[in-house]
Amino acid sequence: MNKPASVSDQFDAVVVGAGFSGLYMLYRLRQLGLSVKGFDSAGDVGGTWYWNRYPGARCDIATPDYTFSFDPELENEWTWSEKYATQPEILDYLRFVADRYGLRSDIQFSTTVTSARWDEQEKRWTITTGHGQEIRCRYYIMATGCLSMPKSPDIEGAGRFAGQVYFTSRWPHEGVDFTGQRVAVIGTGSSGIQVIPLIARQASQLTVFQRTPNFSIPAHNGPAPADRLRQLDEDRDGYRHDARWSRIGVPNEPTDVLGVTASEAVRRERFEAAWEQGELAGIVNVFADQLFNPASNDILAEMIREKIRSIVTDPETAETLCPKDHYFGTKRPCLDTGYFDTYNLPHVRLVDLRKQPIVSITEDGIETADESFGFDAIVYATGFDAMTGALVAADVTGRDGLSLKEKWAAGPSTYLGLMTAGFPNFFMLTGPGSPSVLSNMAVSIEQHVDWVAGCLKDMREEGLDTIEPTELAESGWNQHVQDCGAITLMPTANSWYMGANVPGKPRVFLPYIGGVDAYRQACDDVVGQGYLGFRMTGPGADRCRDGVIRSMQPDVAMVLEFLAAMGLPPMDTLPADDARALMAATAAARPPGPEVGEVTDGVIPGPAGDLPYRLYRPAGPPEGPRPLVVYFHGGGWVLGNLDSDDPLCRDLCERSGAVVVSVNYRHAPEARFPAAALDAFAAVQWAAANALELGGIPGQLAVAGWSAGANIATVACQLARDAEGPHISGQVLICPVVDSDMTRPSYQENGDGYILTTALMRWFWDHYTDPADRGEPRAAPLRGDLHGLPSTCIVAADFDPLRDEGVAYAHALEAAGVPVRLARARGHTHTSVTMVGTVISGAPVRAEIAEALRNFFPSAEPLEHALQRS
Ligand code: NA7
Repeated sequence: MNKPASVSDQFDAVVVGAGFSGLYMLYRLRQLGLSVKGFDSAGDVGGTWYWNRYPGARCDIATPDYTFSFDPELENEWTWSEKYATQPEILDYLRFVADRYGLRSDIQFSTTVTSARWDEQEKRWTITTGHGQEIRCRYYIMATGCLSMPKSPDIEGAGRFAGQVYFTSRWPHEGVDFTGQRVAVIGTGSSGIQVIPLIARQASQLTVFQRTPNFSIPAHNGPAPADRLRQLDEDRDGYRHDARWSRIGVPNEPTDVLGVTASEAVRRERFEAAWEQGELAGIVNVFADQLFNPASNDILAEMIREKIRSIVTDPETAETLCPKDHYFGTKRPCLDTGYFDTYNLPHVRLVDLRKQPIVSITEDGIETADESFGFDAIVYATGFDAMTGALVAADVTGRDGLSLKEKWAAGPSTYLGLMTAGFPNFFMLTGPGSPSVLSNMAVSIEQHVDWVAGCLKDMREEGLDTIEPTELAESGWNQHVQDCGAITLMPTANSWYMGANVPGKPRVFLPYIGGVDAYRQACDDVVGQGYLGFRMTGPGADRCRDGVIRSMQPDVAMVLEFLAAMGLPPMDTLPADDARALMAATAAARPPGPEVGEVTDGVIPGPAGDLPYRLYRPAGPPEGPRPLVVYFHGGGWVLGNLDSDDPLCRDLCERSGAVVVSVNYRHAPEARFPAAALDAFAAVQWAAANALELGGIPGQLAVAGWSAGANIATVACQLARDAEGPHISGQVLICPVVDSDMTRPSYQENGDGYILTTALMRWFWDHYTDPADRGEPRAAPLRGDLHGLPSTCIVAADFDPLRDEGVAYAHALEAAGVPVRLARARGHTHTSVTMVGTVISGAPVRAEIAEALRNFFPSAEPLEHALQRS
């Protein structure tokens, strides 16, 4: 077939790959009237479903969902025979699609694209094929799939075996008959788990070499789910809409049941229902916190392990099949048909490579540390160089001779998983940084293709002919992808999601886990904001609206959404007592914060009466005195008490190893300025004088506070300096109020929508001080003398109206010779860093605070020295 020696051709677009994504891309580009050329190294359409022909290969998303939805007529013309279709049926479907839209005529099969090079002068790509063809095109689109580049065998002696060798990812078209053979299977991922039961039916002996046991639930295959088909029948558009705006591309109501707090009965009921349903969408949604909270994940994982133990009769084999080295969902969970039962067959044996690793493949079979095995055939189900393998293999060279491989040497970098800077007009479908492998591919592919097609249409209409992301937009998106991964348990596993299955591959979380819905919204927002983060050029045109599409931490955004949905009245519209009651009610619903060794309540004699305090002592050794931190809660001098900041105090205590004394001071409007500040100073004096009784080391005292609490903490430091005592080793100021000037840019940017608003801040100031007092250093410590203040750690949050005054205070302190550490709470609001147990992304900031606290104190100073010094 098509094998010209060397032709020069011009197309608007080249599409590499003729699987789900390549076929739909061709269809859409044609609709736009563009000239298109497709290539695929396979002999026909199908992509993944062309190559992975091993027995038992099936999709693991139910067929009513794993299907194109762009054309209702196509949907009407095709009926799936099963809930999870076999590879031959899916391949038939893709052939049917190719025929129905006449797509094959534009595709050159059995042709590998070997290189692609951008010509900056011509603004075109030159594509070279393995047949020596050169094609010129304006748009180069890789539709090469996420799991298409098989991992090369990384086992000693892999080439030596004299028997038959098979790869699940490159299965012979004519099939394989294992009847009467001694067969080895290496690998127990999705492919291994699907193929093993079928090989066991034929082989005389089957030995499975398992490195990592995987979580798998029964697929319960059968006819396509009737409820799903009925919903589609009744309202196809509504159903597809729900899929497109769901978390994984399958309509599913996300649960709010937390594994850690649910009753045993509820846990069991939800798990059994998911086990019976046999769908990924169900098992990943048993508990809302299963991918975030290790304790919740353990509960689910243990229920799956119980099932494995109940199926597999030999207890040792059952235990070997129980995954224990990774959290459920952090490696791709599998669906199986009789996988665990297979190990009850007398001719099937499981070899645990953790106990007896493979030393070498030999001519006759496999040698492990303990045994030599003889085989007639070895089947490799060892996986893929996922998500990036196929993209970098094609030798793509962008502007200035930079290759994709070089650019991605430390891990892939994309904007939206669609494009990468330095490679104009180069699109990736379901590239790294998109939901892809964490979603129903059919839905994600359609969304990507539609976005690319929409983009090319918009460009044409505006007379533009190149598009490329900016470095800023791309690095912002990469950060967001990593932030989303970091709040989950995903980075803890040695998975192909992390690139950990391929020796030498950088360890980076590859897909976007924020959800299909959130991703779609981000892509739509980019377009809605005039292709934010893209530079587009054309004859006489050069436009770029630079920026970052998502810079808030994902869990902070979730909290804001949750609060917005509750529709609470703004605090600044309430009388102080009602605002206090509202704050107490929301505080009661929070996680309690970590356990500490001891919590005791007491009172401090204050200048105008007793001040309640709560003392937190860390658990565990060393016995005896520890550094002391006097802490002041937030709440704008009006709200808050010992309970309001209790989880944060526990967290500070546990992380820093210091005794934390949280002090409740007088509040406004009942006691106005400077009552709170004077109370704070009195509390610090008292704590210093009573350090030993409090379990503290005399002379090792720091102050800390959040928001208005940070205001009075630093005022106390200024007063202590002026009074020449007590000695304070350091101050931690979390999102402090240090000035009454509300005109700084952070007020303009963040004054509305991030809990602490400009209106609320004004309400606080009005309750606390008369306008005439607001320039006083005891109200606005930024305006005071900053010389001689103790070492300081300031936390400034991106989405805080107070951000800029915190930063200004840090600079002013530095200028006054004070050692300062400025911790930027990236993507956080005024309140989110303090939300212990709710906002996971705040933990690194609190770890930094704890480290700053520890650094305030001379390490391991013997008590006698401290006593002498004080
Ligand atoms: P996977 O999920 O990457 O599974 C590969 C398996 O092979 C897995 O159990 C690996 O163990 C094992 N493996 C890989 N290399 C070795 C060596 N050198 N020695 C022993 N065992 C090895 O690939 P699949 O094809 O099963 O599934 C890929 C995806 O396709 C699937 O998730 C679906 O989305 C569709 P490891 O876990 O690395 O210890």
